[in-house]
Amino acid sequence: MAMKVLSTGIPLKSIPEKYIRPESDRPNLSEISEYENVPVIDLGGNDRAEINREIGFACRNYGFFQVINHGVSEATVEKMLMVAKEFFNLSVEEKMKLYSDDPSKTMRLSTSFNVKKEEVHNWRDYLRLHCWPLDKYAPEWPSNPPAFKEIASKYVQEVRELGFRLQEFISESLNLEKDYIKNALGDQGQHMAVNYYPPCPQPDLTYGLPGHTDPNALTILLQDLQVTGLQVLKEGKWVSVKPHPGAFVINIGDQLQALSNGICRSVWHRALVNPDQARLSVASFLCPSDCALISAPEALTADGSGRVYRDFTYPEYYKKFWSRNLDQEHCLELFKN
Ligand SMILES: O=C(O)CCC(=O)C(=O)O
Repeated sequence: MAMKVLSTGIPLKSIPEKYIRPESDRPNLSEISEYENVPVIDLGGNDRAEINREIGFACRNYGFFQVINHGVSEATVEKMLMVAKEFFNLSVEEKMKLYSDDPSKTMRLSTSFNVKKEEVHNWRDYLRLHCWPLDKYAPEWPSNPPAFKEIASKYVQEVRELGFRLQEFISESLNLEKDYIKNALGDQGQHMAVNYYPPCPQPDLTYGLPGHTDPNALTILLQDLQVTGLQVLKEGKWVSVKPHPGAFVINIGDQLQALSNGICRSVWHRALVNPDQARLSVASFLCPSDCALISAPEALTADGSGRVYRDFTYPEYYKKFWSRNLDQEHCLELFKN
């Protein structure tokens, strides 16, 4: 039987044809030299105006930042990473019980991005979970490793609180009421992608994930401290995001770019792979409720510029996003006025 996932534990000498990118679309590893730290923002301080200023600057200029003293406990983070590694170290037979290439499934192990649609695959396996409401979705999560549900449930709740705090800071940085974004997005959904990038014998020919923007509102990413791979597009150049001890990487998703009338930026990012080490990341996505209308507030259009994007709902956007390839034009372009 042909293996559907990459995390088989069997090392390969070369990558299969279907993972090889055309020459014009390869990572060009020799060009990537220096790490540039995206802003690291300390959420533990008492000076709220200063935090708002730093977050506002990062949202406008980077679309990405890292946060420390964020309130998610060290133990919760460590346990999440540990149980995620344990999951991907399970036998292929065990993991395949959860395999699906149907993006509409609320719990699945899959590979690449959208295997049924894409022409070239990506060097990634991932466990994709719907997470909120917790009591609805947690029962369907993996029961192996046995501690998975309990550990991931705690992680989901703590990360959700962090997400809401960040939305308050972002609202204030836009001179909106503290609760503006949270209220505008309604009863927010939450998804998680546990990404596993096995060692890759030819990392210069493929991507873990090609350049993409995130379709949701806000992404909270926990990345492996030891193995780098995340890159962000900054002024036309790919820069690596050096993992910062104890930090989460935060990125603005397409919904917040639209809601902020284009002020906050949902920027392109990608994941590279390497020949020696597997890399793990845990991405948590906060998503608007299905009935929330994504429409920039008047306060952000009062300068006469008008609304950059037409009003839409998240289900409408999400359907469009998954019907395309990950690395096509910015999906928001299709919603411009
Ligand atoms: O693994 C990473 O560093 C990036 C993950 C990511 O971009 C995603 O899951 O959408």
